[in-house]
Amino acid sequence: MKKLVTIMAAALVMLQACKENSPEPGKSNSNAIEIKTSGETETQKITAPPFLPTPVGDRAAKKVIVNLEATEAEGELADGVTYKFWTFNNTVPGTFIRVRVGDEVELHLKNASNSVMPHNIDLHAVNGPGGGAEATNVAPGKEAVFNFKALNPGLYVYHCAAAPVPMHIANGMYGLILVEPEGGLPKVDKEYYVMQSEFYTKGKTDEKGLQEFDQDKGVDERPTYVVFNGKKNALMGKNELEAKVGETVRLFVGNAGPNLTSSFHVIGEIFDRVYIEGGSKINENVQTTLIPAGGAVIVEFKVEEPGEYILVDHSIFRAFNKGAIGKLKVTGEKNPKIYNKVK
Ligand SMILES: [Cu+2]
Repeated sequence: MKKLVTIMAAALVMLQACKENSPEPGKSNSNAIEIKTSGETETQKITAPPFLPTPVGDRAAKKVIVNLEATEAEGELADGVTYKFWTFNNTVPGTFIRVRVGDEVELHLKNASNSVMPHNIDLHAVNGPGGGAEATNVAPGKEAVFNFKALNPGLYVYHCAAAPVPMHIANGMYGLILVEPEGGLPKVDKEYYVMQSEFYTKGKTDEKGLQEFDQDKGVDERPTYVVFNGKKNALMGKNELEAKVGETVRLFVGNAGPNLTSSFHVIGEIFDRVYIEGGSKINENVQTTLIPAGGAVIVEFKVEEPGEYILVDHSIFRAFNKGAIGKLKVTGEKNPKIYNKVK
């Protein structure tokens, strides 16, 4: 009897130790802080949306250097409409950052010498004051550097948080950072980077010429434009997304706001899997998914039939009147058992 009690007590101690060592399934990996890096250093490749760096795979954690530059430059917002964008690395959204849990990220933020404003960066993937904003306030022509350890896997928004914050976000200063779980995300055939945001201009939608930022429209949450990837029709015509029949597609979709929640939908498709709010929980068989301002989502689906699939914010005036519309073109063999026009 005494022996049995001893065994049971030992088992209890072991169970307790086990509990303390392993994170609950679906919870953030608190052990990430203990993950040793391999000692290697990689400099993150700079890509432009809708493209992104290749998957991290099952590599060990390492040090990753990320170089971003805050710039202020005129660009096209719609056909014949220009705007003075504030950016990270001259694209809207900014460079996609791709690391794995346990990585040490060394972020270098330069502010271009011809900038007028100071800028900084708040990454939602950071555990620390201001998400890095306090550590990276940088005047024109200067550079700030800070380090952080990627503790929580998921898809996160980053944005400038210099005063006035709403204006820096409204002008284009945002992007996504993906922290892959240990072992990486499951393999898919195509991956794309899409980010929704609003623009507030003095002129009406499609009014030609250089447009100024309209603070009143911003405060009233009445955007002149709601777009994907920084421009009306950024994902149309020669910039359509592409896939082949039978391929699996993963979209990393962010919403910079600064005001609206997106009802993200792909016309003619059902999301086989949705990483809800970009976190670790997966929902299946979803038609439309919500993306909060300052949030993101990962959606995955297989394309079964050739044709054009339209990406929209299903708050549908935004899509057809304000620009929140894009296209995925699928090529390949027709599949009449799945979709067929009879007459
Ligand atoms: Cu800024």
